[in-house]
Amino acid sequence: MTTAAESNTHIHRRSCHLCEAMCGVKIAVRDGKILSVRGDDDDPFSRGHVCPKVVGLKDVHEDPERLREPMRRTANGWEKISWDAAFELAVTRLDAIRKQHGNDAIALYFGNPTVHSYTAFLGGIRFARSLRTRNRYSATSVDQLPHHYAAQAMYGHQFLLPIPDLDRTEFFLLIGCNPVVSNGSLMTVPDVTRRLKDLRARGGRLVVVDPRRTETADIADRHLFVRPGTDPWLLLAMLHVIFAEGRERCGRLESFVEGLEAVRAACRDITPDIAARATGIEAEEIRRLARDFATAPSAVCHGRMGASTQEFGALTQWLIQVLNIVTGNLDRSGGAMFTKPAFDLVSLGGGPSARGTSARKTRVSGLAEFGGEFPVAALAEEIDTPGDGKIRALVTSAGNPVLSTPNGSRLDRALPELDFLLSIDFYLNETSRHAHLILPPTFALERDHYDVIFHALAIRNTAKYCTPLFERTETARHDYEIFAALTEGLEARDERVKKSVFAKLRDHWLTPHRTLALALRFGPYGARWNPFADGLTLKRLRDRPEGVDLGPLEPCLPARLRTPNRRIQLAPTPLLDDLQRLERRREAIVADRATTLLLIGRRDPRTNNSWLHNSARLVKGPRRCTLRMHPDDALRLSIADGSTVEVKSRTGAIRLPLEITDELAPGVVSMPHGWGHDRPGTQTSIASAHAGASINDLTDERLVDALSGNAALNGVPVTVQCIDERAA
Ligand SMILES: Nc1nc2c(c(=O)[nH]1)N[C@H]1C(S)=C(S)[C@@H](COP(=O)(O)OP(=O)(O)OC[C@H]3O[C@@H](n4cnc5c(=O)[nH]c(N)nc54)[C@H](O)[C@@H]3O)O[C@H]1N2
Ligand SMILES: Nc1nc2c(c(=O)[nH]1)N[C@H]1C(S)=C(S)[C@@H](COP(=O)(O)OP(=O)(O)OC[C@H]3O[C@@H](n4cnc5c(=O)[nH]c(N)nc54)[C@H](O)[C@@H]3O)O[C@H]1N2
Ligand code: SF4
Ligand SMILES: [Mo]
Repeated sequence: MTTAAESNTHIHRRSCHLCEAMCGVKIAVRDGKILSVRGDDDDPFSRGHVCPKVVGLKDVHEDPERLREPMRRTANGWEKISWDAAFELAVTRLDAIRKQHGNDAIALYFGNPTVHSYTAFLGGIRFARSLRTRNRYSATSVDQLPHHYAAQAMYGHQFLLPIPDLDRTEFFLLIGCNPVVSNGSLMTVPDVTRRLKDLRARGGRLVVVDPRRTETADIADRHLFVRPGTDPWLLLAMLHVIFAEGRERCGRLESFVEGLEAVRAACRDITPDIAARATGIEAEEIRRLARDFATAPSAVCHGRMGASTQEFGALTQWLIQVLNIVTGNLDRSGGAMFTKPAFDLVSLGGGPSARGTSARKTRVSGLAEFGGEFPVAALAEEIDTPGDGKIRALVTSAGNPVLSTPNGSRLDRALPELDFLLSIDFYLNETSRHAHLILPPTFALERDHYDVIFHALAIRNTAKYCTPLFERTETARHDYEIFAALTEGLEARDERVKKSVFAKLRDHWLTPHRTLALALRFGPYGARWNPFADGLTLKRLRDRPEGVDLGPLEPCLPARLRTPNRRIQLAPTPLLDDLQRLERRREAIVADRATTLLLIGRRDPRTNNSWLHNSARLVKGPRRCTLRMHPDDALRLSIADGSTVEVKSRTGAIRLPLEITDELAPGVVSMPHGWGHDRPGTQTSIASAHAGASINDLTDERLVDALSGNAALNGVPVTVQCIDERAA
């Protein structure tokens, strides 16, 4: 028997958009109030799995401190203003600055949640294009730029990222990723822990290479401690062994792979003994790993954050691809495979995102452009270095670069120099506190949702469309509505933009929603023109709110390659050339091992970068923002567990409690990112009460992967000193 209250309860199905795993959730709602958020057992992909962060959906939605109306900075503090007044102000200020200083005087920064909302993503593309500035930045260059760099060079498109076929592989080598906590990245895989255990249960092996014995290493067959930033030597030496023992076999890839001999030559001199000195992994372990990988019935190597946010990020990502290819594990079941997404950005193509590097360089440090963006490590200096071409205005959207980019405190100091800072964000946080104007968009539950990006990175082909749970209120605006208003306002004031009536109608008509409907209808599973055909349409997806399974990944090469000659470029020149930089650094890196403490990052199951810390349920409990250190180092430095330590780098100093643990390799210390909420002027009281310290006050904007421009957030040299009495 159901009670009256129960019958009033409505169950809404959607995907959690907080991380990359796309878990299906069931949200119970009564009278407009969320009662519970649970995993959806009927979601064919996530099968009921959710992680602790899922409560963030309710907590952010209901957070009284989440901004719901535009706010303008005045001499007397923040003032709420209407949307019309806010758009007028933004357009007037931006237009005046570009007329006075040129288009490039306005910079853009897109943060991570942009890719978790298709409407923000598609709306943002149009807005960015209309600004015609070369000063475009995003969280890509503190994250996965090396993946895109390698994909562009080898497969001809930066979004052609091979995904581990985790459910079928017999050998999984993970380098610099901790999916048990992160829930997977560039590998959308809900319920990853169970899938990793299933892998072992069917006789497969899991090997983790990480400077920290992570939660993933804890469930692996083998864990190898690696010295931060030295992964290329491990990979080169594995390739060395494979070639030296004649174990290479590209299989059916052979007819469309170019550059095998160049790769063979490149690793000829990197023996396991040489790699052992650099990486700290014993030569015999490297030999064994190479043989195990090459002889497994199927194998796949996947590298993530730790492998890309380092001095040789692009080299590492390239060598991971090479390892998969020369062992015949690309584009085959159980190896690394390409997805066939229902909304296929790769075949839609076009635009700067389809291009790789250009001749453009940043003004101050000369970092190269990639995919139409500059590395965000250069943002602060482009603002605070005087001269022609200086950035005068910045638009940040869905980002918190003061906490998320290297030497965030320099950016923190630079932002007040701007003539105009516009933040599109629903929190008054460490970055938006410097804004002149904040435009808060709706939160996810008031929007429809389709994972354009993460379906394309998933270990199975699936599709799922979610309707909004709540209608947006009259006084709220979606991200894409904000972008549209800004774009149209700026175009109207730009004499150079001469739009025909047709173009205006088209831009007005082609909303993100209609773009999605068209992309699905004319995508690889689409119904196309035929109304009686069975294929996919948005309407049909809407009728299946639990999502549809489109099957396992399938071989698709060489057809899917986008290189001009439709062949895989195994040895692209810039990557081969970068091996010389690696060789030049070798002796210094070996020498450092004995003397220098290196700082790396760490993720916590109850955080998501910097922005879930205003949820009391997620921040409560033991302090998470701690520095972890090996007992030998603590003994050498005479620091006791629980002491407050000061950690210093070239860029700054922070204080936080010490935890002593042998999960770290000696010589390596770790702390999480996204903390440091003690900066004044924010409006997130729970986060401020659990402030922690920001690792990015220590990371160094000068430490970048010179090839891709990605920030080297991991492997930062630091010193640590005890600052309270509890000496060991
Ligand atoms: N709970 C939680 N989940 C998240 C996030 C979060 O903040 N919290 N963030 C989301 C985002 S935006 C992303 S991009 C993904 C990231 O997903 P992952 O890449 O899986 O996440 P990390 O935990 O950063 O894993 C990086 C690992 O690299 C190791 N490492 C550091 N330096 C090196 C090195 O030089 N070599 C090697 N081999 N390893 C190294 C670190 O010890 C760490 O274990 O996680 C997503 N999921
Ligand atoms: N040292 C170190 N630094 C790191 C990392 C690391 O591992 N170590 N990880 C890096 C990685 S992988 C990433 S992805 C970056 C993340 O870097 P950022 O994207 O710059 O930072 P986030 O903390 O994710 O901030 C997201 C912001 O978006 C807002 N937001 C959330 N949803 C929406 C929305 O729908 N619309 C709008 N307009 N705003 C929204 C939130 O309020 C928050 O302010 O950090 C990077 N920084
Ligand atoms: S793993 Fe957690 S945060 Fe990520 S999608 Fe699933 S429930 Fe959401
Ligand atoms: Mo990320």
